[in-house]
Amino acid sequence: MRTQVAIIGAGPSGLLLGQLLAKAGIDAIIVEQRSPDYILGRIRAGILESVTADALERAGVAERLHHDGLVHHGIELSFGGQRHRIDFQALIGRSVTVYGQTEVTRDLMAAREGCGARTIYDAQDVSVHDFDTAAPVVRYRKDGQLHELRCDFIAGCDGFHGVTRRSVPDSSKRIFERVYPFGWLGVLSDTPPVADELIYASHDRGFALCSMRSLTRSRYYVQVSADERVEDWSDQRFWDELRSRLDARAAEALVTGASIEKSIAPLRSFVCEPMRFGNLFLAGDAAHIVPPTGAKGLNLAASDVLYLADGLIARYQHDDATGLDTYSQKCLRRVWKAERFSWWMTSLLHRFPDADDFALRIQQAELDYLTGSPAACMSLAENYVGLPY
Ligand code: FAS
Ligand code: PHB
Repeated sequence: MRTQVAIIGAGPSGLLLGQLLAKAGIDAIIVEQRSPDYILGRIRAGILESVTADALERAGVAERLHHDGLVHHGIELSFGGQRHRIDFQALIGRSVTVYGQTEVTRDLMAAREGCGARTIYDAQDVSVHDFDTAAPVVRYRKDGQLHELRCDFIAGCDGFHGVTRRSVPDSSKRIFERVYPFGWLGVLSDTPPVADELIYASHDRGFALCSMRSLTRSRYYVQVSADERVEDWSDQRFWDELRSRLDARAAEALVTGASIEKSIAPLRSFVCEPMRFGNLFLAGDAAHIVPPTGAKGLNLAASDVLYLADGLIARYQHDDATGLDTYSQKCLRRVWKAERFSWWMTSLLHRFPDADDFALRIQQAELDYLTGSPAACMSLAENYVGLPY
């Protein structure tokens, strides 16, 4: 079997890349280890930057986003029993859209199926070879048969635990990592959101986040220690802990209900440099991870894919390799700014187990300065809604 671009992974990165290439008439086959239902069952991101919404528009999959997405013009920070609104519209005239990653993935899957592009789901033992030559190869097992996919380029869109980054020799890559001593216990519930906008809460008991997927479906998180187990958290224990970390108005307004999904996500900052290895290009979580506090993970994946799609299109349509040659450098400039912002938001709002009294006072001073300074609020706002592409 042969294609122009072999894409490993059918998460948002792989599916968005596939759609942008299909729109440009470039053949791409996606090789995915899981089933579509398994992928759709993973509850992840919820906030889209305008750059991401524009990418989905360009891919021709933004109809439901425009119909069902909730445009948010700000967020609230909650600490010391008070809520402080960060007004994106007033500060920088931009906004974000609340639209779950699950729905983004669903829209991309439907569009891919609609245009007849090939996705090989439930592929096992996927491996990538010869990506330092002009004839890379992807091998995988499906229905007991070994298959070989020859291509011009491989896009590693297989996430943090994927095979592509691991296939690059250690001597050819440099890893930067910070593992946080806590995770996020998340609950999805068919209950009305506690407020009109997201609430990021900093409390002595730990961080909490009140988010949503629609006006009838909420997404909540509480910071838990890195060794917590989800089976130790009943719904009631979760709601009690969340309520204890919210201001009185939010605690009063909180509507609880049965969890329809409950999971713990570890938090880390991670970057692999470079993001290109010959004819293998890493995109999205395969190349970098951010703590979700800044709502950047999915949005960074989208900007990587935009850069990669533009580079591949220029290469095929104009024999111009400039975009591919500058791919890694362009992505990493944006990636590191998002890493910085995500690290800063995480440091600002979470309780670190080893924090001494000085660190706690600095955290309080940071919050007091932030909510008292229009310049500091503007900085948070421009990073949260997304830096220019
Ligand atoms: P994904 O990990 O989404 O997709 C990779 C795909 O590759 C998967 O379908 C996987 O099955 C497949 N794959 C892996 N190995 C393979 C192999 N060997 N062969 C073939 N296929 C293979 N971001 C936010 O902005 N906000 C959040 O709240 C948030 N919460 C998150 C919670 C969790 C638990 C996780 C893990 C991530 C979260 N993220 C969040 C980040 C997340 O949204 C990612 O940024 C986003 O999924 C990135 O998409 P992809 O790069 O496509 O990677
Ligand atoms: C979510 O709704 O899942 C969400 C929103 C904002 C974040 C992280 C997660 O910063």
